Amino acid sequence: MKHEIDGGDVPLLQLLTPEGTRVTSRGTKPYRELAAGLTTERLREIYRDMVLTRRFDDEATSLQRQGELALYAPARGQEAAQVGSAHALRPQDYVFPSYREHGVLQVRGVDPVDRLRFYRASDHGGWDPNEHNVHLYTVVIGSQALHAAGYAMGIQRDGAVGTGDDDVDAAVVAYFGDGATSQGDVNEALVFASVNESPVVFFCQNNQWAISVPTSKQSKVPIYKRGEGFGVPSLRVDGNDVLAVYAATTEALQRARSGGGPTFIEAYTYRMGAHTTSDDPTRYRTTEQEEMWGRRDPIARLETLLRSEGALDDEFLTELDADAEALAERVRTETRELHPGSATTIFDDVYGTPHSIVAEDRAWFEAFEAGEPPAGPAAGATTPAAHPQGGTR
Ligand SMILES: Cc1ncc(C[n+]2csc(CCOP(=O)(O)OP(=O)(O)O)c2C)c(N)n1
Repeated sequence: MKHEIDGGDVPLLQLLTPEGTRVTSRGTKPYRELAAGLTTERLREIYRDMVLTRRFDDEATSLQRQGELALYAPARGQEAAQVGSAHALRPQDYVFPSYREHGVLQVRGVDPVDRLRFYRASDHGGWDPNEHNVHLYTVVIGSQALHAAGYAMGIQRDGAVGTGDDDVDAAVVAYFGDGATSQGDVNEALVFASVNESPVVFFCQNNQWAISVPTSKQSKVPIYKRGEGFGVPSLRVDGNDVLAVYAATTEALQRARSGGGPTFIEAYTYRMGAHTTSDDPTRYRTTEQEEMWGRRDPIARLETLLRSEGALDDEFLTELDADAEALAERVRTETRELHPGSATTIFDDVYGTPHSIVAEDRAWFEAFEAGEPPAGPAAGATTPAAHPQGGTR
């Protein structure tokens, strides 16, 4: 089977070649100027986040193999797309991830052990979304795009868009995959965001595969063209080029925060690992394809650039190595100590303020767990008569 693996003639924003040299072509000037805002220090930070993301990924994959996690979805190969886009965010921006954005969480400061609570099934979420402005991992494909569009409409109405104040103006990023673009939720989110000119960036990581389904079976046109169909400015960037990803996302976020509406970014990348630890990619893709994308490794690409610009010294690398080791050790030890949470946590955080129906359900469930089931299901709480308006769940 032959699958599209090189993108053909589709225009692709690239600022850093697979050989690790900066692109200087005239057409890329506005984006090069945005990427020029990244100081050497910042580029080192980005490199650090990418390396730590991969180390986390390897450790989590091993933990799953040892039976310590129920499942894990590796981000290997997608570090530039995730870390580059997250570095374009401001603290007040809000992120809605899928289940694979470990690099985004790394940049937003979500604790590595907390990232695994969900995958160990010790918690329904794992962190407080409002602490990092990062919503919880979402497995229902594409539903987070609707959450993001709704949240973006909310901040528009709260007056947090287009004020001209850098500390106030905010935007939202929805992360999802190529397969998700075939879901109704993503398409509906694009409709709402487009007609309301909402401050949301649709960030699609086209990693070529939706489990075993290639992108060629999702769309007859390049994925970013789907955004155009909704009247949303759209582009494809080289998702393994952290400079291009950063520049494109920075531009999109600026437009969104200033009231210019949504953008659709297709980050053209490759999932180097399995879809999840339950998947065997050798069943549906070739070694040649994997090797070809291995030569486009996003971390190696940035490393070559930084070395050629004299930005990676021994002291920095030794320190990074030690940090990666410490992260791995912590994840190994502390993840094992996470115990399954109580099933009643499903009643926590449903609403911001207490709600009578949730409280009644919780009481019923707790009685049930204690071996004292009340007469009927959530007695008195579920009948239409008890809640004639809006009592349906
Ligand atoms: C609504 C829904 N349908 C099906 C699934 C099963 N499922 C889990 S991952 C996946 C593929 C998603 O592919 P893509 O959107 O390309 O994202 P990727 O996993 O490659 O990052 C599917 C179909 C699901 N989780 N939710």
